[in-house]
Amino acid sequence: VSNFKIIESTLREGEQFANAFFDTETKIRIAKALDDFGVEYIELTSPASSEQSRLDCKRICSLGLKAKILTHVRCNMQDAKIAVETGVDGLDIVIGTSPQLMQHSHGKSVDYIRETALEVVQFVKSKGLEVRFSSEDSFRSDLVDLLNIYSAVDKIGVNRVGIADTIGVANPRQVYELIRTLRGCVRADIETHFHNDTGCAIANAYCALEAGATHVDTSVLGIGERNGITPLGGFVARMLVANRDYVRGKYDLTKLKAIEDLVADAVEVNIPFNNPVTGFCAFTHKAGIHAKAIIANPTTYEIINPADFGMTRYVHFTSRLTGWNAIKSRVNQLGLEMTDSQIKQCTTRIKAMADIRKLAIEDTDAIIHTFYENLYLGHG
Ligand code: HCA
Ligand code: CU
Repeated sequence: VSNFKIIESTLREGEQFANAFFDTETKIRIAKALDDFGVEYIELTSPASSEQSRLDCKRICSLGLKAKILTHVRCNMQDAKIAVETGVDGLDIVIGTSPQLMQHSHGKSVDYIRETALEVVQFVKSKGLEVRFSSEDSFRSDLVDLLNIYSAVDKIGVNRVGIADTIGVANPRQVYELIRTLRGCVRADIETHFHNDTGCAIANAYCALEAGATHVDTSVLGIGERNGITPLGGFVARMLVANRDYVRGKYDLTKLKAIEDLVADAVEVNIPFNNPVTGFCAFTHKAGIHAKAIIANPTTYEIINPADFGMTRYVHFTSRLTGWNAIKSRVNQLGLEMTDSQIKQCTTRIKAMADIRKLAIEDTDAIIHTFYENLYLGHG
């Protein structure tokens, strides 16, 4: 899978995260960091949401970033008119199409949606801007309704059509089938947006690309409504494994950690311990068997080279599961000289102590040092 683009929505979907409040300076810092990382698009909250949102949108458009700036608006002419005046490169238009949303959210019919979509798309195009039309809650929408609306906007030259799993209900196989079907019906690019309620957001994005989608929405750490959407970091990790040269060629992966720290700080959360790439233990190897192989050759137990992200691996050596290769590596780091048989004896002591209680690095280092000193006192 290659040739995809990221639509980074931390400053739109991410603003819908429970803890998010981005002041203007924070938005600018995040936008610049995403631009340095190399995302192709940055999506901003609708300027129709509030006066400050409108001002911030104009401000970010004036920064002269390499990334294209989009704003995300409801499918109506009032919102579209406000949005085209902000200086954005394009509009992402959205409206609910599932029976649930048509009934309980906006109360409009499929015919009404199609006609309004045509009017708004036409209008945005007449201003020379990019335009995407997306349904909301696509996976609970009627397929005939969807294809009906998408083919209509496709005929008048919409740039992208969007599929959104608003409620996180879809599984990868369903995603593959819907995108495959859509790919056969429109010539426009296909943008996709996946919520993560059942943990499928990265897999769904990947499957969508396999089926012919061209654009994927992400947010930093996945922040968004409820538990969020496809996270930028996990998604690029997935794509790196699929096509390393392509992904390294277009994104500066070494900037990922700093962007995540920036956003985590702004929304007052910690980086999850099990986060792909940047979780504190993402490159920690613990069991003796793993440590031995990793020390001999890192590809044995690592599909991602931490150096690609400017990260480092860590060989855990302070547990009952450790082995003498890990201890040997620590002994070398400490600048001590021991024979292999001495290291094996020392490892036995460490494991015996680790069976009794949890050891910190300092505890294990102390056992190593004591063992070493005793060798020279003659009672090792
Ligand atoms: C929402 C809207 C949206 C829009 C997605 C898109 C969704 O419900 O807040 O425009 O691609 O998840 O449907 O985020
Ligand atoms: Cu969403």
